[in-house]
Amino acid sequence: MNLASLIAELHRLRDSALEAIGAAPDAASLDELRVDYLGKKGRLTAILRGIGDLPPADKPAVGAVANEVRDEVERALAERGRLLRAAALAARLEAEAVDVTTPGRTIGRGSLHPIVETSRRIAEIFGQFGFVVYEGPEIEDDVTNFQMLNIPPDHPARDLWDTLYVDVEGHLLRTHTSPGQIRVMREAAPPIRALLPGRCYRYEAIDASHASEFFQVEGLMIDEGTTMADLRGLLDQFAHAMFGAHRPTRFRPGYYPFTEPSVAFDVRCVVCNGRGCPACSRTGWMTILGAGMVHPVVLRYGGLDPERFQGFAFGMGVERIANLRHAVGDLRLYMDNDLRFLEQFR
Ligand code: 2NM
Repeated sequence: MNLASLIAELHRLRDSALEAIGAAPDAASLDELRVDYLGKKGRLTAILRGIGDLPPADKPAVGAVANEVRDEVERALAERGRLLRAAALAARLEAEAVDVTTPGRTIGRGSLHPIVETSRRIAEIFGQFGFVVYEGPEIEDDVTNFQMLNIPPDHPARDLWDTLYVDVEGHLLRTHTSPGQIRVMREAAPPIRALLPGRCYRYEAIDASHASEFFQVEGLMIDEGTTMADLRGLLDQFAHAMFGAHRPTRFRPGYYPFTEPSVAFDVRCVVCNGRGCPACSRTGWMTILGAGMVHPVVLRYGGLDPERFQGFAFGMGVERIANLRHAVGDLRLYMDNDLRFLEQFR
């Protein structure tokens, strides 16, 4: 082979290589082309074998062209490789495109049960007057639930509480949170300002206003020289915070075995504002809680000297307060776990 035909062959090889590279569809075919043209057993090597037949003076010229061709083919391979990678990346970005402006899926957030929410609101209000939350057990003993609250066995006052007894001698489900107050008196020293929220149990015929499980919040304040005026002032603050700053309130005489004297605490009807309606039995007033001065016998059971310490206690049904806050008419709704009801308190 002579010099001219060898160079011509190198140029044909270059042209066919560049065309093939320009048409290569992917990285794998590029690799094949690289091996095919530039590899140890490749076409360029095959042509260069012909150099041996040339006169020595011609060899450098062929070497120079061969190097040029190799450089060109390598550049073309690199260039095509970059192009293919860029195209592949663009296709992948397109395929995996994420619209970061799409709003996220909302996580279903729960909400407080209206009874919990109301209990907490009550605790928050009394908390501003220094009352601290204390929780007693739901299973109580007869002595703490009744006897220490001045309700002896077989006393007719027991008829006020329809009790659920536990199958353990002398134990029952607490009928009020008051036994917790005995525990507070025994564990703490005056001045005492305690708030007792919690579930209570009574054996009831269930209807819109009676349940066998219900929630109470009771308060207890004991110090030297605590009077009913303190009770009245505190309850006014509570009623105004809960039901409106200008709502009139009143005390009526009441009866509880554990307080003396005892009162019912009324607010001006939150439905009719005193004009008289079915919600207030046309009296214009609604009773929201019971209260009184802690009976000396109860103080003594609590380990306190009634000659030195006086105190008051009050108790309210949380369902009743929640009913008034949210215009709910049936207590059973609180226990049904019906989301259509509960979701209204979000
Ligand atoms: C009420 C009404 C009146 C009360 C009394 C006591 C205790 F333990 F100190 F004597 N605790 N709670 C009380 C008083 C509860 O609920 C309607």
